Amino acid sequence: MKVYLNGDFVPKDEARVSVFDHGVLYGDGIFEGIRLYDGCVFKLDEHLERLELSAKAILLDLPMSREELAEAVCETCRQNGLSNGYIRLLVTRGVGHLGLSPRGCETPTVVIIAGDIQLYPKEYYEEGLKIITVPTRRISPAALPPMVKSLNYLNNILAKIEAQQVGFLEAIMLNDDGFVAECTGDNIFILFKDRLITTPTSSGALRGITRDVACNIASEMELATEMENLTRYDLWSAEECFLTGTAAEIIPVVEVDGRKVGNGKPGDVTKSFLKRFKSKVSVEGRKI
Ligand code: PXG
Repeated sequence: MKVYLNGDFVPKDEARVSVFDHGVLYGDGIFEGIRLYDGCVFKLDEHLERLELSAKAILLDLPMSREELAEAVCETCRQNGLSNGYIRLLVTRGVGHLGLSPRGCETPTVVIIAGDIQLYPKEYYEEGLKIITVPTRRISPAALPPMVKSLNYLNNILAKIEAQQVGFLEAIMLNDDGFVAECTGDNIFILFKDRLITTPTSSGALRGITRDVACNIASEMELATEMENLTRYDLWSAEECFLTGTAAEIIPVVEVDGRKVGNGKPGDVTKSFLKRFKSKVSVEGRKI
């Protein structure tokens, strides 16, 4: 495997960053997780736009234009002979001094890794996932806007660990007001009485790119998507539920906090979402 590191392609074992990089010292940086399907990078422009907005939010000047980044992403896929895979693009504040101030960080570090990821085992896409609410709350949007996809994932990692400690693969994170924010790396949708509802960014949800794809699929199916605060009770009462994310794609949820969703099997609407999603992925991307 060859990794893109500040303009060079270096073998995996030699792809190293300094211990003085503020990405390592403080999680000071941003990232995107992107998918390659059949030689096409899915929603590349949308991912790069979100990266630019994350950079702006944390006052980091990206050292490359959108087109340069797009070309670097595609070239990393080509260098690795990939036609399907997972791309991790990250930009850190760069090498600096000890101390929080980014003033000494002159050049951001840009890394692109193109490899493979499977978030949930295959059978869960057919049988559905059982998820549970965990004690760790989503960081308040006032503390760190959830739209910023930062390198600081401890909040979500703690939630993931709490779910795993009690035998679940995925966690529902609530916000400080007790409303549902999202899962640890996925947005959440429910279907209730012909309404498809997902949580707003003001509740602590990331503006997910797969979430937008799901909203487009919904409008193709003449189903309106609403962004609304959801309670745990809303999830327990849902007829269908699914999660969306670049890594997870669209995955059905069949149990929430020990309560069956619908009849405890992936719902029909969810199944058609999965089907439609699959038919979109290789036709809507940028050819590498
Ligand atoms: N919420 C959070 C907190 C995320 O990190 C999503 C929602 C879904 O957003 P997208 O744009 O991907 O539809 C994410 C995305 C990983 C991994 O390595 C995590 C994500 C994406 C890709 C890989 O676990 N999270």
